[in-house]
Amino acid sequence: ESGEGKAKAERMFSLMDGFLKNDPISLQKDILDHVEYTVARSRFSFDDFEAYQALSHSVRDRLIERWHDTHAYFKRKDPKRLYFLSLEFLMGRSLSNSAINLGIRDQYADALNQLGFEFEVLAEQEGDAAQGNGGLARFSACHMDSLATMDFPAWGYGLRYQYGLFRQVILDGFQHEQPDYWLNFGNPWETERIPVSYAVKFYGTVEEKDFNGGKCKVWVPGETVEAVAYDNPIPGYGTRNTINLRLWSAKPSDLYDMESYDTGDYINAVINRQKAETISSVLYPDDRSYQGKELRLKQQYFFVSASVQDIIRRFKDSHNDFNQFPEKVALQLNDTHPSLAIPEVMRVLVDEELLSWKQAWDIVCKIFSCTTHTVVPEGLEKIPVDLLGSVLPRHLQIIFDINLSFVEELKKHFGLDFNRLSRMSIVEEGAVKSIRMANLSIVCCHTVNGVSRVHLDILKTKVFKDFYELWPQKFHYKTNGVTQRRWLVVSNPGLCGLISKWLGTDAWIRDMDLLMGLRDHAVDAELQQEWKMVRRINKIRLAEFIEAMTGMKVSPDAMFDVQIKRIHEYKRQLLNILGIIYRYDCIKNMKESDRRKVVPRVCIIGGKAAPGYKMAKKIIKLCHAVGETINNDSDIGDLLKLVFIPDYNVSVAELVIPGSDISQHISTAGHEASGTGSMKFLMNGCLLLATADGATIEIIEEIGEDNMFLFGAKVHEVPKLREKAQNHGMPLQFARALKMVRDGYFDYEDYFKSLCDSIEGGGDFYLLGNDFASYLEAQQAAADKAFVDQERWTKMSILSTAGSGRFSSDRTVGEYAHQTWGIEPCRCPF
Ligand code: TH1
Repeated sequence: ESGEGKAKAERMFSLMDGFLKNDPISLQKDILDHVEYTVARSRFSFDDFEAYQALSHSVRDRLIERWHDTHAYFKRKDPKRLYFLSLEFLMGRSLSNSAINLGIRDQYADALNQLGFEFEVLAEQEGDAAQGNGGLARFSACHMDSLATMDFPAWGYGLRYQYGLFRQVILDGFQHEQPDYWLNFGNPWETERIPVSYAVKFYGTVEEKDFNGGKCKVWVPGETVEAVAYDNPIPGYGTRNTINLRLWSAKPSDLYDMESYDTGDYINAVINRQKAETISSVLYPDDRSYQGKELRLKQQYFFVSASVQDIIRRFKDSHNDFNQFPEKVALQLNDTHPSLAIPEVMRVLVDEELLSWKQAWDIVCKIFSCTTHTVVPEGLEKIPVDLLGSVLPRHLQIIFDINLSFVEELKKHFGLDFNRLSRMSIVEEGAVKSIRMANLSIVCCHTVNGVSRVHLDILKTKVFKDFYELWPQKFHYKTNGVTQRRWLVVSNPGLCGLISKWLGTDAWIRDMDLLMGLRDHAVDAELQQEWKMVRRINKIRLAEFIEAMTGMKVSPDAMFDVQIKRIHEYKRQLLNILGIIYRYDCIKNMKESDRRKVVPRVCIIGGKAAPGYKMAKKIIKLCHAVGETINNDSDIGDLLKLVFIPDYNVSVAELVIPGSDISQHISTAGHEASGTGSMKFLMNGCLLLATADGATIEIIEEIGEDNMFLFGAKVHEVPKLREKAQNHGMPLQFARALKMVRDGYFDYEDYFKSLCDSIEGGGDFYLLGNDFASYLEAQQAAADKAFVDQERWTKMSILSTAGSGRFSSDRTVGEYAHQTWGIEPCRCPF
């Protein structure tokens, strides 16, 4: 270093008072400073929200400190890095999670107490970051937490939507969508990095130029948009490591408006400039249905292009030979949404870095891997060739070139089997010629991971059968997991304390397998007593929340039976509702003496329907209509209640899950790729009522069939049953419940007609009729009976938590790191 630089560094260091301190006095001073200087309120007068803002800025300061250290350390050690690309991250709130992972939540709580505030109350002020739809987006969020905690040198990349997932408002039982302008109240967790920005190009033409005696392709774009980085620190638990989630926001580019100024129409030039920002304005609210929309394509390319430029710039900062790229970089594609990264890397390496096609291709084949979350072929993304050719003309050429070599390879391998060739080709011929993004990913990724064991089986034998026959070594599975930091430590402090007390350690927070130790105490009367107490407190909290949200009073003595997830026909909320109707009808027709034996039950349903998904919206309305009837029937009283929790999101889940007795995961077998909600309930000692689908199959292996309520057709039986459903009538109980809907018992019979039609006779694709009898049996015989025997119930509950260790995302991420990414931990010294 130069003398001047050294002197400067010394001066800076002497001004710095070491790291920020975490004793109560320093924390208080820090919070008050933020009240005064960041929030700009007087330190003698500020409300809960302002206190939350100041508090989160104080936490953020500590995050930034560690974030800097981690990056300096990674830079020095230069390990292979993982880049996790996802169009969706469902982060939820950050305050409690960050303070807990930093290990200073209790210190903050003390400091706040002395200032007259309560940590929990302030934490409630935070809005949810809902930059994603459901399971896939929560998968990204859990993986970030595990990557940080396990010290992996990793970064996440995504899009910074101005509007997250819509807010669900229920009016007269119907879902309405309202925009989620989550940035209205500021976002203390992000840092805007104006200097970190890249030009992202769209449209235009590809020209051929002479170069070095040969030809090269030059893309002359028609539009340029600027991508600006927003960094979100992700702290690990029990480590100094704090990694980064970099989200890109679209801004008008300087390059872009040069032309407009020439026209002299200044006002329109400025307005046009503004349009660039629409790229990152709104999250698409559908999961599992692609629509070939131009904006969606632009979103995908926008975040991919900025990320790839950033990754290559970082690599070039300290390396000058692209042959080393695969030793330093792994790129993970979360489903096919970011798969344009593949042609983008090819384009940059060939057109800009001037590598040969072969060199670039070798690199691409080594760095990319992907996870697929989909089960049905109809769910796979296809981009119309015309659209792609107009928005990204050079990428279309590259994809065609990749496909050309691929088809040659296929011919060598399988001969001229044209059916197979057309099935496997990246380009789909047909009425609308399109690019199959899944095929592109499989061809270019060294590894394709499914999200549960049965999911991989389905990929191998159905969805990607042809590819499996060609490249069996590419296909693997890593059963999903969820992070116990958020889903136990943040959301269920009571149970956490109990677990640590009985295990004699809190080491399970970084090593979930330790939970198995609880098995030894499952029938211990003292633990059972304490376990019940903690769970009861959580139920009371949930009952209060229900009253606040819906005005309904429910008793914590009743069994809380919960189904919360996106509304989908295959997830079968309708099966649940028909079961409730049946139960209602039974109770109504009971003698008084039998009624006394009924276990009172509160059925809780929550979830959003994609705005364009008609059937899902009807299911929501049906739930309300049935609830209206049951909840106001004085014959029924407290024996049965049906509650719909509006605007289900991560924070609602954190509150509902710990207070549930049973939870339902009842998809038609073979349709839920994994399912992760079940794992959160399992950790929290809530019993599962489930079909043998997705990851549930593996949960059964961990906790045993006796400790849950299993029902319904198995994956391999489904195809045959579907044929049978064409010819057979419905079971009696099912027909009876359905008839009540049809006959207008709950009103709106015209509106519900198509819903009823969809599950009757041969139309019953998701086999509700077939599974109904065994569903009821599981509900009555198993769940009701077991609940009466609280000792047995509590034992099952403890064994559920004890068996949940395998479903930590730490296990999942460890498997990915080892088997797919080839990365090693890089732990920043304290
Ligand atoms: C979900 C799967 O349905 C679920 O089974 C799985 O547990 C979860 O991903 C995590 O692996 C999916 N979410 C999406 C979202 C979109 C497209 C496809 C899927 S699959 C937008």
